[in-house]
Amino acid sequence: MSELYNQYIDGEWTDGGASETFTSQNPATGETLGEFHRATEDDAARAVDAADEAFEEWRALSRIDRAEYLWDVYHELRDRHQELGEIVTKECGKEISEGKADVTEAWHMVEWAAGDARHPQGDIVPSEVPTKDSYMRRKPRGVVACITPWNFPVAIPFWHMAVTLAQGNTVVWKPAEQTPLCGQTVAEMMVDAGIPDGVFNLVQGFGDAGAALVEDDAVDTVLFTGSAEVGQKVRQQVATEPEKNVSCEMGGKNAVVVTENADLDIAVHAAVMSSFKTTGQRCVSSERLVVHTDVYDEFKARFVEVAEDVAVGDPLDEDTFMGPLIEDQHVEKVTKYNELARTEGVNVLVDRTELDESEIPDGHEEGHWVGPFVYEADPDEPLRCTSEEVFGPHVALLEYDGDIERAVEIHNDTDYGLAGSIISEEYRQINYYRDHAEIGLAYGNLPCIGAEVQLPFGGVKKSGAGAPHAREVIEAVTERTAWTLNNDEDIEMAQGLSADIKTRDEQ
Ligand code: UN1
Repeated sequence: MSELYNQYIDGEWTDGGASETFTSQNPATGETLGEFHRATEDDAARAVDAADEAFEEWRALSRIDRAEYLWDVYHELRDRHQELGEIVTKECGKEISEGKADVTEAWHMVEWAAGDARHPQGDIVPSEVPTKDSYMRRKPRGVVACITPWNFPVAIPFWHMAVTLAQGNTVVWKPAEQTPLCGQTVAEMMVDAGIPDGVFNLVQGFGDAGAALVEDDAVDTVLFTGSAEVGQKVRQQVATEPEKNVSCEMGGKNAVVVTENADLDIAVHAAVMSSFKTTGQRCVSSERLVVHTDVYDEFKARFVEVAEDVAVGDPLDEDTFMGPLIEDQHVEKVTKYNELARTEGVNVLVDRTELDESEIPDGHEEGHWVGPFVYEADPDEPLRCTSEEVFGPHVALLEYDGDIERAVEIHNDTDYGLAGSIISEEYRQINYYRDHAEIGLAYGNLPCIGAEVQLPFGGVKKSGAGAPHAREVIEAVTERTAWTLNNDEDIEMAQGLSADIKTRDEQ
């Protein structure tokens, strides 16, 4: 029987008020990985209270002392790389190089945040008045609620929490309900590092617990990475509370543009990586390939050939390219979109929605398997399958004729704006794309996945506001004060404003 895990609130592991539990399943095998108490709204409230209570002492430490706790976490992430990578792979189904890369990305972010603590902070600002000193200072905002998704179950929590903690805020974290074991493992690392009671809190639960955090008056900032649907609700809620901040990163309907000047080796490689890595379950995965008519037939033949053959299977096997989808409901969703594409009249080129039995490895019959689904569609038709995010290996080839302006027009014809890429050997086309593609993460001659932690990670349009990541998190979790000190014995004002006090006698 698997273990029964708790919440971590105010320095204690506690079952909280929960009467219900939920389990975590390995999406490749169906094996139960752990059972978890399901946090109630009261648990969320208690965690927020604990974080609020712990804030004054934590903010009083120097930034460098706070970062010391993070360095411990950094070393543990590195030392346990293989083991943690396997936990990620077992719980979220990404193949093992991706499971390990998730852990690497986590320690990169911890390194960034903890290293940043020793860097100069703020700006010295000139004054018109020579005796005045002005400079910018930052203050932590207080309690930060971090709500993170299952597809990067170790990295994204550290995108949110590493900077937040180093800057002097306290945290209540709700991991995705699909990856609570990763949540537990990360929380144990925080405990091992000796982070003071109440500074870091974990609530394991579902949307009700997340909503309770977002609505709690004592929460000062909400960091959210996840679906556009939920993110939109978070933003609406926070908009009603002027004292609360929010930074959200949501999904995309991302595209790779392949122009008539593309190197097709790069184009096919980049498109396969963008569409099928993580089984299409990255916010930055590409579900649209916008391909120039001059190279369309060759690109199509080569892309289809790989999509037919790409290895789907046991994610712990190093020869696997695509693991399973996260859960049964997601298989249903992806299958429905594949069927919808047919109903909408597209031309299906590859349909591996239901894998052949021979492809499913022994002992993995309960896995949530789907393979690539590739089709061609008319870029001018307003189809649901080419405009709604599927979050799976569901890819449309959209043929275009004309110049780069036309390609970018199709590229931007979506409500989303997260990531994208152009494949071209012509620098004018590349520059045009760079300047006009409506996205937060843009690439040239690369896949549209695989951002490094020191880049701001966030989108435009429906893909989010703010980037709950690296330097941008600092903006979301701190207040800036423009501080001015007078070093003279008299008061002198800028802008020629008189500082003389005139009395009635002088009138
Ligand atoms: C996500 O898309 O859900 O840029 C996160 C990347 C990774 C993070 C992806 N560094 O592909």
